[in-house]
Amino acid sequence: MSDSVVVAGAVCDGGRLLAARRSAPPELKGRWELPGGKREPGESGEQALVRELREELGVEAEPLERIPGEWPLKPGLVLRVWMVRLVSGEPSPLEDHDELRWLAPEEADSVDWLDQDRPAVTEAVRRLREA
Ligand code: 9L3
Ligand code: MG
Repeated sequence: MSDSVVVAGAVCDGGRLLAARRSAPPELKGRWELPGGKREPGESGEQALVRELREELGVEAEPLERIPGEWPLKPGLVLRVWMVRLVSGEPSPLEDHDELRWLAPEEADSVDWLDQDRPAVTEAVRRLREA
């Protein structure tokens, strides 16, 4: 059987990257991530990401290119990440997060990212710097 997929967005606006602090579960609480969640049956990765960012942040967002690679979360579950453009709305921590922060590229290391998000964060910041 193929792996289940968690999709996450490197949401960028004004040259900064959005970081979200998890409020649950206890073992991940307080760590920072690229917001997103599990793909549901019948969804494409991009569709799942648009839905998750709407639910979690209350924004409309557009997935751009996917960051190459995928990162194992636990057996049978992998993380895939897209660069994302904010289309409308101001992100609020509606679900699963208790704080949001916009990070300039030089601030990217100032939060305690989930280990599995770090490679994608590094690549997203590299792209932000180039843009
Ligand atoms: N996860 C890791 N990095 C991320 C996201 C969005 C999620 N950027 C992990 C944390 C959970 C699992 O994937 O163990 C499912 O995520 P969620 O549905 O609780 O957001
Ligand atoms: Mg989530």
